[in-house]
Formats: sequence, C-alpha cells, structure tokens
Amino acid sequence: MLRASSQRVFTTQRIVQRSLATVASRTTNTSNYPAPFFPDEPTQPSMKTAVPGPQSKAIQQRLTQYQDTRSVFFVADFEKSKGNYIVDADGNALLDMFAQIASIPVGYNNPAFLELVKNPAFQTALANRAALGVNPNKDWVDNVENAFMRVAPKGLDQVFTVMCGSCANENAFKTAFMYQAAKKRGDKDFSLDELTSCMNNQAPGSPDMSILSFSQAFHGRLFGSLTATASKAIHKIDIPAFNWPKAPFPLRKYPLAENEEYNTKVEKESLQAVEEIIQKNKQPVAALIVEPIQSEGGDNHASPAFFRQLQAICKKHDVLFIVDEVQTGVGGTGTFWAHEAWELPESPDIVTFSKKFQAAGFFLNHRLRPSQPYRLYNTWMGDPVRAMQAAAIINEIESKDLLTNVKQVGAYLQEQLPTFKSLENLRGQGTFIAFDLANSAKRDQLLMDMRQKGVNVGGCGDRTVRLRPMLTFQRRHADIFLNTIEDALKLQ
Ligand code: PSZ
Repeated sequence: MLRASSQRVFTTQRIVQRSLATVASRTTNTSNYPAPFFPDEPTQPSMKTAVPGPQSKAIQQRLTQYQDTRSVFFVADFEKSKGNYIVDADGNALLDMFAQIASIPVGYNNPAFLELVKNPAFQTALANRAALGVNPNKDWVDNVENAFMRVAPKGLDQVFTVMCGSCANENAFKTAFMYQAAKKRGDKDFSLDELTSCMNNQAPGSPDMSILSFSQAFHGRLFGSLTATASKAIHKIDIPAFNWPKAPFPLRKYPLAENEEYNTKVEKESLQAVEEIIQKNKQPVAALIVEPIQSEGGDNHASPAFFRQLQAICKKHDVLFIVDEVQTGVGGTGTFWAHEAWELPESPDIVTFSKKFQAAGFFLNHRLRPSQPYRLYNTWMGDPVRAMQAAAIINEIESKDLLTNVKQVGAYLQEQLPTFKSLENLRGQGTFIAFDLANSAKRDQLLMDMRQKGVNVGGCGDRTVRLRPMLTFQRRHADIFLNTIEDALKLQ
C-alpha cells in the first residue's frame, strides 16, 4: 500500500530548485533509461500527414453516413499500433497518452493478450458466450478468482460483473437501495402494498431514496448514473433525472503547500455540506458516490484525510460509501486502487470498476447481497472473455512491476512539469497528472498542436490537460512528451 503522503506537492521551492541543467539532462541523457517494456514499439512518434490525415478523413466521411463522428479525433489502425504508440489510418504513429479515454492498461497488441487469444479456454469463451446468471461455464469460477478476487479490496468478498462503468454504478445504486429498504423492513416479507405500488412506480414499493454525489462528478450516462453526474450540462440536458442531492466537491488551490489554510477550509465545508444533506434531505440518502480523482470534471483531487472523514460520516449515518474507481482503478495512480492511498480504517462498502480492467463491475461485502435472486441480474452479467483479459492484466502488472514504474515515471513528470511556467495548477497522483492552461481556447490549441507533433493527449473540465498514459509509459516516453509540450508551448 502506498503512503497517503505520496500525493505530490508542487511547491514554489521545487520550481526554484529546478534548474535548466535538469531540463538538459532530460533531453540528452538517455543512456540510463530502463529497458523498454516493448522493444519493438516505435522509438519516437513518426508523422506522415496532418492528423486527421486523408485516410482518416475519408473513412470518417463514409462512417458519418451512419454514425455521428463529430467526436472522433482520428481513425486508428489497431493492427499496426504497438505498446504505447497508436498508429492511425494514415500510418502516423503517435505516443498515446489518452489511451482510449484512460482505458488501455498494458499497451496495444500486448504479447500477453495475443497469447491469450491462442488459449483454448479463451476461444471457447469467445465462441460460446454464457448468460452468466444461467449457465456459467465450468471455468467461470476460476475467472472470478483469478481476475477479481485476487485484487478485491480487503473485506469485499463478492463481485458483480456487468458491461460498462455506467452499468457498474447503476447496479451499485440498486444494491444500496435494496440494502436500505431491507434494513427498514426488518425481518418482514414484502407487503402486498409494496408489491402492487412498485408496478406503478409509486411508494412504498418504489420508495423515495437518493444517492448523494458531488458537483463536477462523472459517474456515467444512464438514468441513475447520469443523475449522479454533474460534469457538463451537455451530458444531462433534456434527460429526465431523479431528484437527488449534490454536495460541493472541494476545489483546492495550488500549489498545495501555499494554500493549506484555504484547502482545509473548502474540504471542511464540503464535509459539512455532506453531513447536512444526509441529515436533512427529503429523500433519505441510501449511498454516497465519489471518484478518488474527479476526472471528467477537471481532474480535481482531495486529501486522503478528506476521504477518511467522508467515510466516517457515511458510517455514522449508515449511508453506503461507494467509491467509483472506473477511471482511477488498475494502477494509474500508483496503487492498484486509488483509494488504497487514503489508508481507510476499512474498505469502502462498494468499489466500482471498468475501463483499464476491461471487465466492468463492482466489489461488495456479502452483507449487501440482495435477499432474493434475480434482483441484481441481466442477460450477460459481464463477459468471461473480458474477465480472462483482466486476469492477464493483473499478471502483467505483477510480473513487470508496473505499479513501481507508474510511481517512478509519475514522480519524474511531476518534477519536470513545473519548469513550464504557463502550466497552472499542476496536480497529480502517479501518472494521473493534470494542469490548466489560461483558457479553453489555449488548451484546445495545445492539444491540437501536440497531436500534430505526434503526442496524443486529452483534456477535461474547461481548461485542463489531463495525462492518462498506460501503465507501460516509461521515462523514455515522458521525455518525448516533455520535449513536445515544450515545442508546442512556444507556438502559443
Ligand atoms: O463522455 C463520456 O461519456 C466519457 S469520457 C470519460 C468517461 C466517459 N468516463 C467514464 C466513467 C468514469 O470516468 C467514471 C469515473 N465513472 C463512470 C464512468 C462511466 O463509464 P462508461 O463510459 O464505461 O459507462
């Protein structure tokens, strides 16, 4: 487990300490790079055309007949992509620090995955998809143990698998509602009134309960998860929502060391708001959901102490504490689960996952298992193919010691980035690093310029650049990124 203090503090002192000599060592001293995880990936970006190039544009134009492609950056050639590099339809090789919206853990065409495809058990699972609630294959229990229980947070002895991050959160919410309703009902059976009223979406069968989430949160785009989401209006507009409360997420000021008083104050205010909502909200709060780092909402971090107190408030009121690790899970922050860095006295009640794990779902304690079967249920209930992939990912992380790699390369980036004076509010944990540009136009221009120079980086919030490299991103890649951003900033 990583110490809570591992969250890097960017101080002015450190900025002053940074000398031009260190920058020079970044650009010239490549002899002490650790051995590459992918000896056959490109050694640097190679650009043949603008991005998107003519091939990308032609395919996109064809696809636009049937699908909205306005969000497409460029069309990929996954067959040619390798390791940390994504190759596009025009043959451009870009260092990929966006990684399918933070969802590629161990590189494109990782040999472990290519090997897995040859495995007869994998082929059987691919050719014969199981409805896992009806006919799990005889090896499904092995997958559950190898992929999920191996990395289950302490005390969370159950796992429910689904198809995506939003599905994971929606089913976690249902679990919380069933738990709270069962607690209220005691030993009694469902009443006739409950059984009939729920068929018309009325109380008492469809009770008034809520999920408490935070301002700027992102938990998905389905009805319950979208209600809990508050990152951008465009995600929510026109969609009916539940009447669920939001507490303000503390928006800290940087550098942390110079803003301790303010940051303690905003965290305290947020915690007070949480407790007040739990005590006073008209729709009783069944659970609170929080991201370890608010990602879509602008890469907002809070202190480990904040999260410990959040859990304590939830515990005091028996509100379930759900940690959404859909984006932060599986190593990018330097620990397998980001919440490990908080040193909680006990695990959260529910931890949801997807993205880099390839498999989606959530961990829970057996006391939260619903009273009857079929209440947490659907056709596929996950996918054995993805579970096998998840097990291979854990093997890669362990055998290549990728968490240590993330910590080291994250620390290096966090040390180097303060030399760029126009990058504001530097913040990070592991390689989950972000900084702000002066405004959204400058941010968008920087992202575009970097892409033309062969480094694929994404944004979030209004004016934030967020780094989401793979766990296989090494010092050699960090230097390419640093040199490229240095060049791109000169264009601003
Ligand atoms: O615009 C979008 O729909 C995006 S861009 C990034 C995401 C979604 N992230 C998905 C996500 C997440 O980051 C967190 C913390 N929780 C839940 C989700 C939803 O996961 P999916 O997209 O798999 O439903």
